[in-house]
Amino acid sequence: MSSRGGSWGGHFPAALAVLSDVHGNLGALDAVLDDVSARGIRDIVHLGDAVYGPLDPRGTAERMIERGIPSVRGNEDRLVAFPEGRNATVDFARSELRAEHVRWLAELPPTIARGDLLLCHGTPRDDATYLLLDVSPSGVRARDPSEVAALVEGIEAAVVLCGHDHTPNAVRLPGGVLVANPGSVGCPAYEDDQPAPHRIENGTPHARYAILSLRDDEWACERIAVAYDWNAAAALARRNGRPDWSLALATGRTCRARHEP
Ligand SMILES: [Mn+2]
Repeated sequence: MSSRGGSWGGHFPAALAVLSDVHGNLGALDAVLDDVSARGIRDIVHLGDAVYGPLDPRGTAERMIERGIPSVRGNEDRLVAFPEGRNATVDFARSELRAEHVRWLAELPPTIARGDLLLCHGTPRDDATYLLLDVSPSGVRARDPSEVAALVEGIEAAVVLCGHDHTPNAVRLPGGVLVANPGSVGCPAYEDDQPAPHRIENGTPHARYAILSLRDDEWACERIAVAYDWNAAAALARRNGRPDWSLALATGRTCRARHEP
């Protein structure tokens, strides 16, 4: 990217494809990369959690490395990269990845500041906290712009790009800063129990990303949803022993029956 976009200091590309949370879904990643290419967009960034998941972590890492996509490290890829992380998904990813892929993950930065942009996974200071959504025992809600502003206070950027909650969204802060989340390329729905039990559901199985552009001094973020062979991804998740991922990949929803009163 440095050969084309430079530091983006005054030379921001005509459009930037913003990807996040591929989560080892190579089919979704390749469909997004094809869509980006068909639009003539050459500059791509990734906001973290490239490989964590029961699909194809190795193929995904190889594609990201081969394409030289600038990337921050997500909280779940941090678990894969460092020995203290342990769970079934981490163990699967480690068993699939070669040492060079784990090293690549370990060396990814938690944030990237480039030109007017700040790239992070969760918030600029915490890769495990949602920037645009608040989770409490009473549910998930969009944060007010003032809450988002407090989480990016002191950050020198016109645009803050974040991932992690897999929910396409954008907020313009009172001072004019744009905060945008492109959604997830490879995982359209999940349940988590931190910081309180909650469920994220895009409602359809599409791969999501965003296109950031600067026109007449205005930053704009366009949301894109790409169809791909999600049934193949769902079948792979099932073969790898993850019916929860399989359902989410095929439908963009989680299993409601377990949690509905
Ligand atoms: Mn994450």
